[in-house]
Amino acid sequence: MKKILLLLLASVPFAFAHHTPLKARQISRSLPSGVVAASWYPSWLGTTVPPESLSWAKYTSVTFAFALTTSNPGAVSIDSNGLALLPRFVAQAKSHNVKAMMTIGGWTGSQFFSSNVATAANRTIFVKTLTQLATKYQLDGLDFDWEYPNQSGIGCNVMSSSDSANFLLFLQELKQDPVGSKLIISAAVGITPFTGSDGKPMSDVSAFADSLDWIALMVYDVWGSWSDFVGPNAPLADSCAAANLQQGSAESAVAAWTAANFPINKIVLGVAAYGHSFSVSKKVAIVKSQLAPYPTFVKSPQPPGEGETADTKTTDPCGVTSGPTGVFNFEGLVTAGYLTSKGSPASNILYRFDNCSQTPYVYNPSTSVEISYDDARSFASKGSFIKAKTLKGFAMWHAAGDYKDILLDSISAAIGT
Ligand SMILES: *[C@@H]1O[C@H](CO)[C@@H](O)[C@H](O)[C@H]1NC(C)=O
Ligand SMILES: *[C@@H]1O[C@H](CO)[C@@H](O)[C@H](O)[C@H]1NC(C)=O
Ligand SMILES: CC(=O)N[C@H]1CO[C@H](CO)[C@@H](O)[C@@H]1O
Repeated sequence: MKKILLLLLASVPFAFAHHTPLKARQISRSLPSGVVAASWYPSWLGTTVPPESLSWAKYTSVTFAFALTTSNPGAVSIDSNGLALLPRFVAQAKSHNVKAMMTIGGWTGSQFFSSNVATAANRTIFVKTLTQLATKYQLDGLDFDWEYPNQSGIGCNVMSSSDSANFLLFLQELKQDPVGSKLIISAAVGITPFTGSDGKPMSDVSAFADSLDWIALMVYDVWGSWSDFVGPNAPLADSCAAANLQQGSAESAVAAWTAANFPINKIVLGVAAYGHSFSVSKKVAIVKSQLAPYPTFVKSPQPPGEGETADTKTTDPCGVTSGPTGVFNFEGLVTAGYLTSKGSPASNILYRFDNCSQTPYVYNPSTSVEISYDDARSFASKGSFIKAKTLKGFAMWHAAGDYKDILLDSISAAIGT
């Protein structure tokens, strides 16, 4: 477990006079207009992928991940490695004229959003904590990755039926704050609109759009080790699939959010530079020398993913210990020999491109491992979709997942940036 450093922000006095010239400069910088080309920077990979190595010129904003929520709205926590990297990250962003953002929460960090926004007093403290964080580190924006309002998320999140309403009140207060009003504010969201007080997706989320510069739809992890079949990690479409295989897609997510009155020109498509691995017997995987669609898989043991072994164990914030995730970054698929250095399937690997989801699969017959992932072709399809639908752009999870910018260049070319 990484050592977690607690930042007790609201109690730390800041020399605001010292920061005034900086704030003035930030005010004059315009918010990104046009297309958002973004990625999240996983700070725990910072020793192998330092901030200096990112393809800054290809982004409009990069978001540092993560500041975790804590039980105290007066503090968020960033691990010590991340905290050491943060000033370098921000300096790199500024020198490339890219917006430096910070994401709050994430799958493992959303435990206390609910209590931090539950009351007017807590919201005010939480606003102060985050604006002080932004000021201290000269951030251009904050990204809220609450997974998810009124849901238990990883399993032990505090939750309340008022979460979405309180989240909106919090965002409105942040937007009215003198520092907050100058920040870019975004949210990473699920494939259906925020859960309302009745436990169902809200039918009108237009008020959120007034406080947010954009939302990034996290249309990935749609299928994985928890599913019944090997399916697409990040489907572009699913209405062309059989009814029981329609688990969500970019198309359905955009339709759901816009039906709930979220403006399409404030929607960014979250895209995945990674895939999930599955153990699939040869008999099931290969039919008439081709990879079969949606095969069943052997749930246990989960084949290890990139940087994992069969013995890999991690303990989550709820105290639950589990084995390998089986996740491979695109770059890891090259390193592990599934893909060539051009990002195409290696000679001993079977490949299938699924026309409906517009995503690929690779299968290694000698290890019986199948992986559903995204490649240059699927990123190009997503880019074309973004352009055709007039979405605001893309946000890639994550900045260290690509190999030689194969995915990033593909989606950017398709959008025409
Ligand atoms: C407000 O924050 C405090 C911690 O400062 C916490 O103990 C309390 O439960 C929060 N209020 C609500 C209603 O969640
Ligand atoms: C692929 O999908 C497109 C759009 O749904 C369709 O027009 C085309 O016929 C499909 N091609 C194949 C080979 O299934
Ligand atoms: C996931 C979910 O629906 N959570 C809760 C949201 O709030 C309602 C009302 O309290 C609950 O019934 C849900 O269980």
